[in-house]
Amino acid sequence: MADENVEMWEKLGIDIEKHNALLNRLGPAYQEIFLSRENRPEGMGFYDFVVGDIHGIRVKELRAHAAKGGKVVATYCVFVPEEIVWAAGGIPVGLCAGAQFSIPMAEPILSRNTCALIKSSLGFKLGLVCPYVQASHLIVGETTCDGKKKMFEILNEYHPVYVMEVPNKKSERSQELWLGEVRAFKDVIEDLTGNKITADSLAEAIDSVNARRRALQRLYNLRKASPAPISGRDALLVTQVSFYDDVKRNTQMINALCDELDERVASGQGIAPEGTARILVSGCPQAIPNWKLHQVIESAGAVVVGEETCTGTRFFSELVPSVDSNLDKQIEAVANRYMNIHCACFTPNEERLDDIVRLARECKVDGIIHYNLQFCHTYATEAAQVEKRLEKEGLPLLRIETDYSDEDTGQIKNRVEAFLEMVKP
Ligand code: BJ8
Repeated sequence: MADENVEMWEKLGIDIEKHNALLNRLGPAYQEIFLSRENRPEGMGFYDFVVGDIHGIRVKELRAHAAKGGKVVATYCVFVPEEIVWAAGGIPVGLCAGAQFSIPMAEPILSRNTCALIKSSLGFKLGLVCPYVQASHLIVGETTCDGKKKMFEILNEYHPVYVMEVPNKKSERSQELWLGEVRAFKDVIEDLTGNKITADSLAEAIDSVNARRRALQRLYNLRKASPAPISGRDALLVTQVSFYDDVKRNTQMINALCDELDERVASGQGIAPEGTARILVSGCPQAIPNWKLHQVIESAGAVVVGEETCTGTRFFSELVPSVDSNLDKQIEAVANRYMNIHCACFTPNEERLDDIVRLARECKVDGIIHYNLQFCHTYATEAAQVEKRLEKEGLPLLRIETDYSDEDTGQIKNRVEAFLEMVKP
């Protein structure tokens, strides 16, 4: 571990001992889940490199930005419009909240019966183990679920937090409310950064974020090939890293990876032989370093070819349409794009069911695994509708409810293996 990293973490107020323990757990897990596997695309080398120094290189860039007076804005949800932050000269970073490690640090405050993502988020701040949290000037939360909404009040006692109100319905009145929220967010970010957003700066930000979305769409389209050219674990990692890497560099790296995958597809080279069971994962987000379900599915001999999640298609399937260089119109276009995210926080949310069916057909899957974080009531309840719809469509479904711990891994493995036995081609 580079001394300069340690010095930087100390300056950020990181608890070095606990942080060492966190990194010491991450290394062997990464080795087992990613590095030990053969036939990975060479383009994954970039991702191995950034994860190998996960709290170093990028944090250094954020610190350099802050040293010049720039601001860092941390987020937890794909509803927060990152274009607004980029357009004001800030840097948005999606916080991970996918580690079991930080959960005990939040449990003295939060009920044990709280979703792992919420506990992990608060634990990272309370335990002083995340340099991204520490390097951020503002954390932006949202009202997508009750647990997060109330957790942000507690988090606000330790770190500056601003909360956006996400409506629960997709009616015209809700769209108005959301447009008002996006406008208010613009004001907050302009105040924070001291920079006015202009039509030009917003147009540039929209272009950059759209380019990354297109690159991720390209990656997803390549995964539709049979045999699949890349494992689900690697593809998931690419999306997870996109949440905190620089948007332009990230776009380049995804496109370089896709160039390589184009060749694999053209020559029929797959990550697993043709005839391997193909699985779509749908449900709660899998924030880095949460690779548990993908690891189980792929170790059981299947390949994950898509994710209908916020660390999957919900993150990039919609672009912001180009509109005239008029700031008001652009803000409206941004707001509309984000209202089109089919999160289970909406009622009704028929569009998500349509998405799952469409993706299952497009990706030619043999089955769908619904991924639910324990105590996430919106996704757990919506799973009943997913089940009904998939039954009607003749698509096999397995529902998994879990957390970040390893306690139930063996049991999940048995259930996944039995499911694969049933659906394999
Ligand atoms: S847009 S899915 S990222 S809210 S924290 S709702 S798992 S109980 S994360 Fe999400 Fe935005 Fe929706 Fe996507 Fe459930 Fe846990 Fe709440 Fe969660």
